[in-house]
Amino acid sequence: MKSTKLFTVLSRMTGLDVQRCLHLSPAVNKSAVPEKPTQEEQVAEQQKRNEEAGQLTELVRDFLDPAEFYKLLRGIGVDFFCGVPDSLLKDFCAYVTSNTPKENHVITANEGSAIGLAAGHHLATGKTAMVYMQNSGLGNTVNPIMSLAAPAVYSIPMLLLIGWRGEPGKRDEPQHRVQGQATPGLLAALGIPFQTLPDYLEGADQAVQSAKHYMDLSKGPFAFLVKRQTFLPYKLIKEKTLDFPLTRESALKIIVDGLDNRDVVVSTTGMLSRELYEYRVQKNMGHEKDFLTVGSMGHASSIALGIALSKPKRQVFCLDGDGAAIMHMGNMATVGQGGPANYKHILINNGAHDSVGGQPTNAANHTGFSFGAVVLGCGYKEALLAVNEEEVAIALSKMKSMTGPVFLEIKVSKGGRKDLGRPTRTPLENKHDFMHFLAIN
Ligand SMILES: Cc1ncc(C[n+]2csc(CCOP(=O)(O)OP(=O)(O)O)c2C)c(N)n1
Repeated sequence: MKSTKLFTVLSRMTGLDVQRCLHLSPAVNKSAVPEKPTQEEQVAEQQKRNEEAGQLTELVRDFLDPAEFYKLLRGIGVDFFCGVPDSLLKDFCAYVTSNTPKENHVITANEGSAIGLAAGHHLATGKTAMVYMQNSGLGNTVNPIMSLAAPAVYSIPMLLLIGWRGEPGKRDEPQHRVQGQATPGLLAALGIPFQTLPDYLEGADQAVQSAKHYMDLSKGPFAFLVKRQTFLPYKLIKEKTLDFPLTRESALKIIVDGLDNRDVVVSTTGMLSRELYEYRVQKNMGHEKDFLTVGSMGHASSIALGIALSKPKRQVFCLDGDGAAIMHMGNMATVGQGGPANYKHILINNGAHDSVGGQPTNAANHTGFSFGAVVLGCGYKEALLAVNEEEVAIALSKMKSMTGPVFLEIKVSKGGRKDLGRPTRTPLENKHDFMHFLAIN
């Protein structure tokens, strides 16, 4: 990519994009000038440095255009995409969503299913699919990679695009730092060759060619690790979705306000747990009643089951998300068949992976998909549905007196606050407070 292109790109950036650019150069942030430069000044300074770099293109800060990367992939014959969205990949995923025929792009329940799908695509066409995911999802792929795709088993080539959260040396949350540190070793243990995806076009081209070469020869998976801010912004073209009166956060507040003192909450991965944390702060409450499932997407319902079985005198509320529930929907069978009377499952359905870019889940199909039918089929005693404030309050008080396992789905509109904070207590502190609360009351 020519550096001039970057300048045009930078000058096109506004708002959020400028925010991203703030991280371009730590040196700019640590400037000795007494007054903090404005965002525009910082971007201008970075732009100047890029200009000064002249022929020394290695000093230029580049971004990869999702469209150009997509073209490179098409160039090696990759035209089928599947996976679970990730915030680091959201611009590329948005590009794929907008530019790929629906039958060639599948957002899967979990990352393991995406490996299966890519394998099926290869069996049917002889072609290589791309599987995208956050590195948190690598664990979900281990079994199908080792026992299906590996060169020594069915030997199925596929190109993995993995968002590298918690990359060593970068600020991130504890669960991501653990995963980020382990990611290269995990790939090595799986026998998957990998490289970081270059953020400039010629580098990406070379990387894609090497990946193709490897996959042609060994017929196994190859992975790209994608660092933060590799891709240029690309906005997801909004599909028409149904509007509901509540958002995830407003629904959450009604639930929290309606809980009793001894009730405990297990909240799902992503923004819901962050909103719960902030609401407790706002209400001057402690955090001891909440277990925040910061990672382990899809496992909140199992964690809640483990607690409910051992604490029969407590009402245990699992606050789930649609993406998370679908990721490990088998849990619903376990809860339906073995869930105790005190198990109360509330699912806030915004039809999207809202925390990582808003890509749709299967539950966005409000006429052709029903969580209520699933849980009843699995053996839950009751399935309730609410869409507005009054219905949520009534359903909550109803479910408190019902014999569980019972289920409440709240349909809400997509979207959350841009200024949402992150828990300031560590996972270990959260665990300690929560266990103490469970033990003494
Ligand atoms: C195994 C795994 N895969 C992917 C992610 C990235 N991730 C974090 S939150 C999230 C979306 C969750 O969607 P949903 O449960 O519908 O909740 P919402 O964000 O819409 O509130 C994803 C994909 C993850 N943390 N773990």
